[in-house]
Amino acid sequence: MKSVLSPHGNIWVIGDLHGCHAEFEALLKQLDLGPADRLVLLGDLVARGPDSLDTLKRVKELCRAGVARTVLGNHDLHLLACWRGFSKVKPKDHTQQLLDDPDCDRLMHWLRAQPLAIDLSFMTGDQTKRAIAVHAGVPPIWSRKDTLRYALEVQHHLSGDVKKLDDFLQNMYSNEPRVWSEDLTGYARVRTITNYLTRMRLISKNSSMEFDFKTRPSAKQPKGFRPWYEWPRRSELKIYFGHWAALEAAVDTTQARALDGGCVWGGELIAEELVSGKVVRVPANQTT
Ligand SMILES: [Mn+2]
Repeated sequence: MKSVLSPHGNIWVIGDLHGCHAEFEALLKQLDLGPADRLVLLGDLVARGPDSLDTLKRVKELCRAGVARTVLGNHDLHLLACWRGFSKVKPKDHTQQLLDDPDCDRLMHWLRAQPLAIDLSFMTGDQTKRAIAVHAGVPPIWSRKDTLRYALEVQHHLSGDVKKLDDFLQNMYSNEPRVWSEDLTGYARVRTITNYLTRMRLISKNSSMEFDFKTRPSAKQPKGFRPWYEWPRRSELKIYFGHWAALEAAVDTTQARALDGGCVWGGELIAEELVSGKVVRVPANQTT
């Protein structure tokens, strides 16, 4: 066995699409997927880019066919909140066309059933490599098992009945509490999990989140805070993440791999094969 996602094929982990449909099609063409190959998308499928509707339709189709899986990002969650009327569409997101589409309800019900974390662990020789896909990151205080369990707590709210979904979306927008505790309950708990998995960039030594710093990490950081992936972890785990375009996908360590190449900002769409580490890049504005 190589991976639980596909024992024999390639597993391509792909950075933020942000409505870059043309580049996604160009990437799919380059990857030239065989029947055993699989895709794992790191969330923020929509918003900012030119074509969120066709991007989402394509990803849904690939997921339904068993070819792709995706985690949810902060922009995907924001779209759900707009759909349910709890937040306003930002003109710069270019998502109104998607919300006005006759297929919108079907797309949103599919979207809300997607996870916030995917286990990517695989075997190489007789060794198990622990790996996970999330949108923003995993705080060092959480193990792989913790992360999958906490992500499921959020997924239960999102994918439950519509009342449960609405209650969650109404309680989703806050930066508080900033630090995890196993004692957290109710919406404070699921909100904190959501913020770690979909919004985190800098954290302090005790994993308290900072929400204002969004630029490149070489810029001056607030005292006591560092990028989440720089704090030592207790257990071995490689985290594949997107979200932080200013990193320019340059983080590539034994514990963390950034894959948001900032395609929507004129950068590139990046895919990395899980086991071989082979990388495929499509520059922004390249079409099929
Ligand atoms: Mn994001």
